[in-house]
Formats: sequence, structure tokens, C-alpha cells
Amino acid sequence: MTDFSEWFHNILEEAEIIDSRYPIKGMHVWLPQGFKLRKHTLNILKNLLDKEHEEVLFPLLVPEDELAKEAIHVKGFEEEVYWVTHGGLTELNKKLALRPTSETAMYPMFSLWVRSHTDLPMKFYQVVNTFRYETKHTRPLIRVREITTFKEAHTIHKSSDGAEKQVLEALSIYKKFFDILAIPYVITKRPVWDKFPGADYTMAFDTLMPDGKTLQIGTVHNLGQTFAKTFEITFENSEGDHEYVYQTCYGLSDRVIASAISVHGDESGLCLPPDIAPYQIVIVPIIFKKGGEEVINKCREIENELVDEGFRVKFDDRDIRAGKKFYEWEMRGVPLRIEIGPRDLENNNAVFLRRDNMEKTNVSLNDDIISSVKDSLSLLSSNMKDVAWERFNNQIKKAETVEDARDEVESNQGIISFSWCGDEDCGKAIEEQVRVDILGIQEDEESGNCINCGKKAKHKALLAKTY
Ligand code: PR8
Repeated sequence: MTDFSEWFHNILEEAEIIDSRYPIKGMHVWLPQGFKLRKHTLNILKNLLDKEHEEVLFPLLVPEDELAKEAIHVKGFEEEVYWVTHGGLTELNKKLALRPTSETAMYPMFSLWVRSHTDLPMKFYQVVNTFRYETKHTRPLIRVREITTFKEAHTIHKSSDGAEKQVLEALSIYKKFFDILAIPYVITKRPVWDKFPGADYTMAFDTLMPDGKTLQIGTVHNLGQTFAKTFEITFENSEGDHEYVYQTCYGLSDRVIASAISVHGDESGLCLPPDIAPYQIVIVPIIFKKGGEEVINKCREIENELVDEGFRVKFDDRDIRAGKKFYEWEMRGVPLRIEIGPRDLENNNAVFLRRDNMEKTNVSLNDDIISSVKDSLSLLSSNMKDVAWERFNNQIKKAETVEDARDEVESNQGIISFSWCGDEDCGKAIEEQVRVDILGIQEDEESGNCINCGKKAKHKALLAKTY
């Protein structure tokens, strides 16, 4: 696609994902198709989280004094907080913040809930809207001021080791999640100047958008004992002494949908992985004057069979040209199209068209249609994943010098891997010279020399132009 930004705006509108005409900057309306896409995506994540986490729901408003308690945290968010100052005509004596995230809403309650070492670990999550007064250019789903689908998990542990293990567990859950969506990613440890406010360290997932810029699509933070000390979250250990807990939190947003749309989409529109597609299969009858009724009946029969099997199916029997239907469902990204016309019926055949590679095959209706559909969708899913990962990996280049990195970014964008001594001044100097951000450290082992100072490198790190 030549202009990603324009493509993205157009497809959100054409495929009826969201309406961005709502009269507040950075806030949008989910339309029925988008809402379904959001619902199926959310269900996948919920299934993964439900295995080990309990779902909860906290209030939207946070009292000013709680928000202000954790100094580093509040400093990180102070420019982004929306405030409620009045109840009707009465000025509130304590301002209330619209949560930018929920640490300061949840942790005062955690200090009431955690008592003994036998209560731990505790793992919670909630799916809510959060508000951030973003000053950078807003974009639907990518940088919004109301994050409508904030999936935040918060865990409490009795040891540093427990929190450390939870970080790995969270990374593994998110990997599974992105793999189902066929979204490629790199995982890095963010540089100290870019970690979550109040965290010991931050691990992040980044994917690449079609314009070669990376998008941070998920983060996992090890909070250590910082918030525990601020909010007095303690437990009684087996010796009867009181200790501060260790915590982690991790979250995903509407960006997950933005990346599923952008990574797989093409000039014809959306191309959605079957697990999240609002419709997985569309059946289009090809009707001429003769034989119309038989074709319709056969289509309906197949529709019923597929629906009974649990597929999300659309039987498109509208009285419009088949070509118009094809265009529409391709644009909406339906993974599999089944066409049946009178000639197909005579031969007891159907035509399958896969949206990922637009390949058509004749499928015999003497065979079990359910397994033919399952086979096609499973081939499509694995192909979508392979194609996306291959494209992604081809856009990761190694740079030996700062000049190399700058040339590569200017000509091809993408992700640059480089050797870094780990020193903050060096890191900032690299960012300034290449004029992009350091995503973070990918590996702790590195044999080469730092591309800025020439000293022995400590890490393999990544650079990219970011959203
Ligand atoms: C936390 N606390 O808050 P995080 N628009 C769309 N997506 C966004 C935006 C935005 N304006 N800002 C951030 N994100 C922790 C973890 C509870 C959960 C997305 O972490 O501030 C980014 O993908 O890093 C980010 O990785 C994720 O929300 C979590 O936000």
C-alpha cells in the first residue's frame, strides 16, 4: 500500500470498524463489525487469562490523593490525566481523576485484601476504558485519548522471584495471544528512560506497521516493591513477620486490533485471521435464470451445517450482482468464500476462495464439507502467520555503525539491530544521531563493540522509528 495512513483511515470507515467523527479528539465509536472483531479478540485473551487470573472491575474515578501517592508514577502521568472537578453545580472538595491506568485505583484495595503469605500469589485482571490526554498526534485505535479496551492485569507475590517468574508467564501469555492473531513481534527490555513510571523494568512487544514504523502493542512491567511501599501492601510471612509484597502489571489496548488490521490488510482491504473475523465464511450463490432455487437450497443446507459446527457464517442471498458481493466481503476480510452456481451443483462441487492468497479451489460436495472448511481455514491461518513473520523478519537489519543505522532508517525504515555498551549517555547519543528511538535490549549477550563509543558491547539492542 502506498500511503498507509490513508489506507488505515479509509478501511476503518469502509469496513465499518469505527466511526471517527465523534466530536471529541481521540475518541471514537465502535460500529457493529468493529465491535464483533473486538469481542472475538477479547474472548481469546480472556480465555488465556482466565486460567490463572480472576476478573474484577474497579471504578473509573480515582481520588486525587491516591493518584498523587506514588511520586514517580504520578509524575509520569500528570500531563495526561483528565479531571472531574464538579458534581453537578457543586465543586468537589477532592478532585477525581479518570483512570489513565488503574494502579492507584486498585492498590489501596490490595492493601486491604492481602493478609497472609497463604493468600499469595493473587492475580487479577480487568477490561475497562482508560483515559489519557495524549499530546502527540492521535490516530484511531493507535493513539487514542479514550482507550476503550484496556486489558490490564495486576499480580501480587511474596518474593522477588515470584514476580520475576510472573513476568515470564505474562510474556508467554501475550506470545500465545499474538500468535493466534498472526501478529509478529519483537520483545525487548525498554531502556531505563522509557520504562513504565514506577516500574523496576518494562518488557515490551513491538510490531511493524506497513509504513515501516513500529507500534508498541503490549507491555509487561515488574513493579518490584515500589507500589507496595507506597500503598502499604504487606503480608504476614510464615514466621509471623510483616513484609512488603512484590508486584507486576501488564496491559494491552485497542492497538491489538489496529495491528491485526494493518499487518494483514492489503489493497483489497482487510484480511482477518479466522479466530477474530466477524464472519469466518461467506456463502455466495451464483444465480442465473435457471436453477436458482436448487442453488439457494444447497447454500442454505451448507450454511446450516457450518453454523451447527460453530462457524460464524454469512449466507449472502441479496439480490445484487455476485461481483459486488465478492468485492464487499473481500474488503471486509472474510477468510473463506464459498461460491455455488448451477454448474457446480450439477457436478456436486463448490468453489472455495481463500482471502489470504485469493486462491480458488474446486471442492467436492461428496466429501465432508466441514473438514474441507476446517482444512482451508487452518492452511490460511498458518500461511497468514508465515507471510507476516517473513515480511517482519526481512525488515530487521543489522547496523555496524551509527551511519549504517541512519542510512538504513532513512532508506528502508524497519527495525535496526545493533551492539550497545548499555550506557545511558551512549544510548541517548545514538537516538539523537539516528533520530529514532531505542526500542530496548533484545539479548544480554553480545560479542561486538558499541556502535557509538566502540567499547565492548553488553547488549544486542533494537532501534526503530516508532508510533
Ligand atoms: C500500563 N498498567 O498502563 P502501559 N492509545 C492506545 N494504546 C495505548 C495508549 C494510547 N493512548 N497508551 C498506551 N497504550 C500498565 C500495564 C496496567 C497495565 C497501550 O502500561 O502504559 C500500549 O500498547 O505500557 C501499551 O503497551 C499498553 O497500552 C499498556 O499501557
